[in-house]
Amino acid sequence: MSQTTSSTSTAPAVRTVFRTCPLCEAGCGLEITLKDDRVTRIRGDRDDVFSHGFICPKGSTLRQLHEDPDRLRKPLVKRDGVHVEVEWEEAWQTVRDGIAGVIERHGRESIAVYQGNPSAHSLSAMTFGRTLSQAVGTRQHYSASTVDQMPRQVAAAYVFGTAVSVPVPDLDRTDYLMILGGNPYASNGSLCTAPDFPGRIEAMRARGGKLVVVDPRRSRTAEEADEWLAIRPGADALFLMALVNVLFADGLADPGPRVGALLDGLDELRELSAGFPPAAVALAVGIDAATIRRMAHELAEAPTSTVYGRIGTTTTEFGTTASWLVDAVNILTGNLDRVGGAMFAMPVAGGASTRGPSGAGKPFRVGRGHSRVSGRPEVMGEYPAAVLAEEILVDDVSDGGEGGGRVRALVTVAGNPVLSTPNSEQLDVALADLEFMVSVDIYLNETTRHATVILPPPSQLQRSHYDLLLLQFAVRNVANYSPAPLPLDPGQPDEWEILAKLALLFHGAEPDADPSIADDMAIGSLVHHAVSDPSSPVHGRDADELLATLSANGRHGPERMLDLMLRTGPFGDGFGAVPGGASLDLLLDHPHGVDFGALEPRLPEILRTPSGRIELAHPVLVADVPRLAEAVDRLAGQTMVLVGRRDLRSNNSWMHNIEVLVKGTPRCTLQVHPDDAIEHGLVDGGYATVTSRVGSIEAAVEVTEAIRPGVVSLPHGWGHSMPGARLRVASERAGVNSNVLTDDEALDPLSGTSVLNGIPVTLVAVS
Ligand SMILES: Nc1nc2c(c(=O)[nH]1)N[C@H]1C(S)=C(S)[C@@H](COP(=O)(O)OP(=O)(O)OC[C@H]3O[C@@H](n4cnc5c(=O)[nH]c(N)nc54)[C@H](O)[C@@H]3O)O[C@H]1N2
Ligand SMILES: Nc1nc2c(c(=O)[nH]1)N[C@H]1C(S)=C(S)[C@@H](COP(=O)(O)OP(=O)(O)OC[C@H]3O[C@@H](n4cnc5c(=O)[nH]c(N)nc54)[C@H](O)[C@@H]3O)O[C@H]1N2
Ligand code: SF4
Ligand SMILES: [Mo]
Repeated sequence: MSQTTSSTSTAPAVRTVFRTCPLCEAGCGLEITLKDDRVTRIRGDRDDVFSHGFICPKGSTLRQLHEDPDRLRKPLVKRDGVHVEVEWEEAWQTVRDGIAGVIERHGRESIAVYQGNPSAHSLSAMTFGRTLSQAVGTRQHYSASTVDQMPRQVAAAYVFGTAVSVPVPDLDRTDYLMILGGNPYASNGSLCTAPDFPGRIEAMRARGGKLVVVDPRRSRTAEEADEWLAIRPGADALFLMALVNVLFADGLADPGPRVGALLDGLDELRELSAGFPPAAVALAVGIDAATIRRMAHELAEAPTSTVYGRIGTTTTEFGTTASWLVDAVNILTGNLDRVGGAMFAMPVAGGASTRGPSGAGKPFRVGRGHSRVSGRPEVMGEYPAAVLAEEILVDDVSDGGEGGGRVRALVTVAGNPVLSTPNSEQLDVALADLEFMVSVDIYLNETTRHATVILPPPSQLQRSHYDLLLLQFAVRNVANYSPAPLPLDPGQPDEWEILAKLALLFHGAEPDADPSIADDMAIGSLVHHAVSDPSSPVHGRDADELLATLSANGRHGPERMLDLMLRTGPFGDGFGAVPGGASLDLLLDHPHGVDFGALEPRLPEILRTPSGRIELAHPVLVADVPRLAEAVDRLAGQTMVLVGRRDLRSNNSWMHNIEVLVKGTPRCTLQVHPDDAIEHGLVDGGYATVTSRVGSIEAAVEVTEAIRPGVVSLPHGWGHSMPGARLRVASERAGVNSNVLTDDEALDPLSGTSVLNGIPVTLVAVS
């Protein structure tokens, strides 16, 4: 909705529009002022029902991103090793020929798909990404999930029944928050959608609440905390198991009557935890036994408390086990699914935690297929991102074949795995070896420089938005739709049209195929599904009638799908059954969003486990405990390890081409504790060669007390000096790629997620 404040024929038309920021999970409301079609100002939308005017330094740079001369406006095709701009027709023809050739030579299993993080924030990718990946017809699916949150989802799926039934801290009402491996002052929160996370923490402390941060670094969030516990990297699962031990041993374990009545596995967990008393793990964890014991008491005795684990817990060798134990602690302290504890969101646009029969469901299984080369099990339809390189490089595999053939072609959507996934140098070599690659991306960067064809979607400001994925993990139930602030450039397809058309080409269509064919098929199947699902509010209704309603006034594409999801979601209007309920029209009438209220208890309705109960001692999770026990001595003897970190002005690997975000002191530095600096002869401002099993880099040294001795930290997403990329600003402050050091063979076996924190390294001063 826009308000025109001036519109005479000579003066430029000034208007104000509202758009949710798509750059991170916080999803802040932005107020965008436009003069004709030029953005003149972006600031926080004070009337946004969720963010109330909060914005971080990245939000206002959507304008710079839109205007960035390096941002691609036309497709690129690689000719004789150089990318040249072409018209869309030619790009589509090249894609069609490339696909046809690879399928003919090697079959569909030779094509891999990698979906990156911004696709999680793109309404187009959330609605048509699946259409595309299904059309490719391969088992070779990869995504940023296996360098991120997959363990958290796997644990939730075993314990509660779906991969999105992830409890989130009830930030606005809790009395005690313990954060492990998260730094919301830099990241603005993750798997906990909460615009102005810092402000919400400050409000908690102002009402007498306590914040404890468990992190090997004294992060910005740790600085704001009442207490900082400098844990040893990779030791969170052990720390949590010791908390569980104390909760049982000291008689503090009490899930409460409601959760207790739904809980299986309490006695088993008690037995499992018996082998992990604080004294036995303190050295390995790096936190003394008395403190571990006190933490268990504080969590249990606070009026309400919630433990929240993020990337520092998931991207470790015990990622899934740590995520499970976060749930276990919240359950034992009586804080699961209650106000002020760890609660479940009720996503307005539906989602897997609201669909299907409530209370019981199908078992969550992994391993429906194994990767061809190293036999890694499929998890949630994907193989680990870390095995993509070997799937391309390794030709002959004597046994197996189960995972499909050797990868010879790749489709990337909004991903930069050459900077973002482990053992990047190997992946870089692998991508150069492909026969065909097509990337849907806004930049010619470290990954897409390998693409035969790059298909650029429009800028973020030329697209509509609704965060279908991340509102499933929000600390309030809200819904926020924004139309595109700016029109498309002439001839520019929308992102969903690119994905839909690619899907059609994979189905064998000609380059001039109309994306609306895929759109109509997709919505038809969604509506059909809804009317035949006994748990849907439109069960038994006439599919054609619903389709006609959805398509009124020419509505199509992602908007039509979103409308269906909203109307059949938990707050939906049910196509007239619930007057005033959620629909796209309702959201269009509310440009600042609609607040459906604070989180409410969802047990037992949210459960989808086969038993219909909380499976706290799921056999797969229980089976991993011996591995945890074996790690105690190894962790205790750990010497130098590498962890990551984030900066407020970065966004993984791809916002470094925005001048205002990268100017100032270089931030791609290796943080080293003063004791370690002395031991290794390193000086602040000097350089160190950092070497791991798989690679070696030279990094600028920053000596700081804000890190645990024996740990060094380097942010990821840097290393913008590769030839063939077109990132003028980023290449001037290239930094180094930390994922040259992370090891592709180091995985959490339960989820296939890479170990990105706790990488053994050696340090040598560069003279
Ligand atoms: N060592 C280490 N490595 C890490 C992490 C870490 O903590 N430590 N974090 C991991 C995490 S959590 C993540 S999510 C991954 C991210 O890994 P990826 O998702 O692979 O990488 P990104 O850096 O997010 O790159 C996003 C790509 O999308 C493009 N892009 C941006 N916007 C759009 C859009 O709207 N549409 C399309 N089609 N393309 C777009 C960008 O140009 C860029 O190429 O990195 C992981 N890597
Ligand atoms: N500004 C900015 N915001 C972002 C992003 C970004 O790149 N920049 N990326 C977005 C994405 S894709 C994601 S997934 C989220 C991630 O959001 P967060 O999970 O909050 O990520 P980080 O800020 O990297 O914080 C991780 C913390 O874990 C600590 N850590 C490392 N190893 C360990 C360990 O073994 N145990 C414990 N307890 N702590 C450890 C690190 O020191 C670091 O402080 O952020 C999102 N928001
Ligand atoms: S916190 Fe995230 S959503 Fe909010 S303005 Fe910054 S980048 Fe955008
Ligand atoms: Mo992420």
